[in-house]
Amino acid sequence: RVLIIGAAGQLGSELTKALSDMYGGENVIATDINPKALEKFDYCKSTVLDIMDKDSVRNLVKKEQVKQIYHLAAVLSATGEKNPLFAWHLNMESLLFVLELAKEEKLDKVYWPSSIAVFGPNTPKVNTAQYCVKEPNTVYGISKQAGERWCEYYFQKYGVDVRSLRYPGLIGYKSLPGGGTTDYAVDIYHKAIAGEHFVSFLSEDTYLPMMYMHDAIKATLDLMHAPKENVKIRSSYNLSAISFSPKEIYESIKLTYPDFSISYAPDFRQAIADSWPDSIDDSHARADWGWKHEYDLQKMTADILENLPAYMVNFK
Ligand code: VAH
Repeated sequence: RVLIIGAAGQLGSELTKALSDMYGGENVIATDINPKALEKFDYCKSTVLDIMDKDSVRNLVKKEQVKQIYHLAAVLSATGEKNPLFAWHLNMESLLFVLELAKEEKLDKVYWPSSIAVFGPNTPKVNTAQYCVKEPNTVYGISKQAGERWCEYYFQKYGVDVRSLRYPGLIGYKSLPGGGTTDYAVDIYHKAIAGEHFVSFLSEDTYLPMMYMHDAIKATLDLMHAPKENVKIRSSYNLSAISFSPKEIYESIKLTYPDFSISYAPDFRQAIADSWPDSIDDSHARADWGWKHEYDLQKMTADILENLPAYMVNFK
């Protein structure tokens, strides 16, 4: 069975469906700390689970004969800056526990998401390399950098088959904007469809590496199903698709909503965005396991504007 921790989050909401389609709903267990959020998982097994409740996690793994864990629960960048020690504790303790459990229970595979947040202000910003200076200055980024070191350690020392991707900002329409610095790019679609003015919390020319959720899901499944010997990087793979600024995503939406208006009011999240790269070099992922993105900005905007209006009913 496949256990998904943090299934109701932005990535989990879509990855759970993809994994259920792949393995069958009876073989996938969607878990989250939020019981109400689990109601949407009517196509697989689901149960409330607090990743910090180690005994419950261990009992579930044994009882359900779990062989793979997708550990997606984390405090994201912006929220993390409001609760630094809590973010560090949850992000790190939970990963270490999952890695130790994978070793003890001899799990087949573990998936854990990293992020471009591992890069910091003195990382080269254009076409950022897989190997480069990484001095993240957000708690979230520090926890992702430390987490990558632990993933590689558990693979090298204990043979735990843990795999990871440094996601750019992920954009999808099946979850509301969350605590991420890149979530302005989720919220902007909701405002356009609602016919409301959009105030961007990042300045108009803030370029960030981004990716449509469809591509993020494809990359995750491609990595997790690649032959073990092809997965040469056991910290976390750089992953890239598109880069855009608030101005550019606004312009792409305006083609469909000509009356849509925007203004810019940078807040504390501007400094976080400024510490991250503008674009990413993912040549290792393309070489090792054939990664290739499909969605550019126009294609992403078209798909979201086509599907989000009908999907809004799920947010009531
Ligand atoms: C965040 N969406 O903004 C996440 C992601 C690269 C950004 O890690 O915190």
